[in-house]
Amino acid sequence: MTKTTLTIADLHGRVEAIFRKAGLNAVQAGALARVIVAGERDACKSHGIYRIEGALRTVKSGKVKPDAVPELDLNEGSAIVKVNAKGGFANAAFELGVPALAERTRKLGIAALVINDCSHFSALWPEVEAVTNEGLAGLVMCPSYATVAPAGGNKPLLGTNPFAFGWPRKEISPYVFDFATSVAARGEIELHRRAGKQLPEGWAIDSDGNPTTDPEAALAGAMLPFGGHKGSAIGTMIELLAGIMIGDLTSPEVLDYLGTTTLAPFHGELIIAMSPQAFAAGRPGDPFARAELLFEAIVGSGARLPSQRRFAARQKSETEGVALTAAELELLDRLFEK
Ligand code: NDP
Ligand code: PYC
Repeated sequence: MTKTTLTIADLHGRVEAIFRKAGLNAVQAGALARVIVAGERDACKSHGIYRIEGALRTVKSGKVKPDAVPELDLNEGSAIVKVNAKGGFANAAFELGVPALAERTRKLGIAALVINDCSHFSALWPEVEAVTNEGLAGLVMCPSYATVAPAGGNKPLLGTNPFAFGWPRKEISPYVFDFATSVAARGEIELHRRAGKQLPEGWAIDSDGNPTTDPEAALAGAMLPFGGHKGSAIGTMIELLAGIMIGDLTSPEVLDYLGTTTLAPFHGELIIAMSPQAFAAGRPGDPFARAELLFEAIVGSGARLPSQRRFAARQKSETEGVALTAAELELLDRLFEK
């Protein structure tokens, strides 16, 4: 398949221009373009340029405010910093809140950033990496819309609820994992559908509750949590912490509000940052040096660290550019002309 290579800056320019033309203000368009281009750069296709169309559809539906200006509530003295996204995309709200989150975590050892009233469709690792870039450990989570059946159940009640963690490493890419709490992200099912490919077994059930490998039947039925009851419990925890606890929507409420899974979900997000030095103070050993011993042992055992594939793809894109197929370039042209 012939591919055309674009520099990261060129791709960013094209994606940002699509969003500006669709009426997004500069903060919304810039933040969205950064996260989508990062997905494409790091070979995370399920949250790369394929997501632009869904974001534009959401703008057109009126379920996200393209000109929203997020508002920061510093909540002085508290460990909880809040950003109200004002109905815009989560990414601009996150970018506004992260410096305050880092400052508060350095002061208190642990702090949280709560984002409310946002439309959220992106991968979480760019956010976790923004926390590790500050030398802090981070946990990020959010609900989605009800598309996942709890283990043993036959109705979609939980979201694909992504969960990400990052640990900073000196002069080397951080330790980061980021995954859906369903067996696979819904974006993966959609990509299988578009490619006319069957799903692996164990990903989904149809609307009668029977196992299916047909992406159409899976989209109409329910996805399954990863690790059976364990993923189901983690998905439920995310509904509690990043939905109910922060006073925002749970996945079933998101689905009721939107009435469809074809738009980006609208809910809140929780980011928790921790200072490893503050937690380890007074105890023997440097936490960063001790973590390196653990990583070395993991890699030495023949395993790979999560995000290594992604960091390798990033390095390639940074030196060679991002390779897009003719169909992907046509998609960018078409979305700009729309
Ligand atoms: P994957 O299963 O593709 O990957 C999950 C993580 O596991 C990655 O950090 C990956 O690193 C790592 N990993 C994969 N294989 C191995 C291995 N053999 N050894 C060690 N680590 C490994 O993720 P999902 O499909 O579950 O999720 C994809 C994306 O979808 C995530 O970024 C998530 O945030 C996003 N998402 C967003 C939602 C939303 O509502 N906003 C909802 C659901 C998902 P690597 O990348 O290096 O392979
Ligand atoms: O891939 O599951 C997913 C997803 C849902 C919302 C955004 N991404």
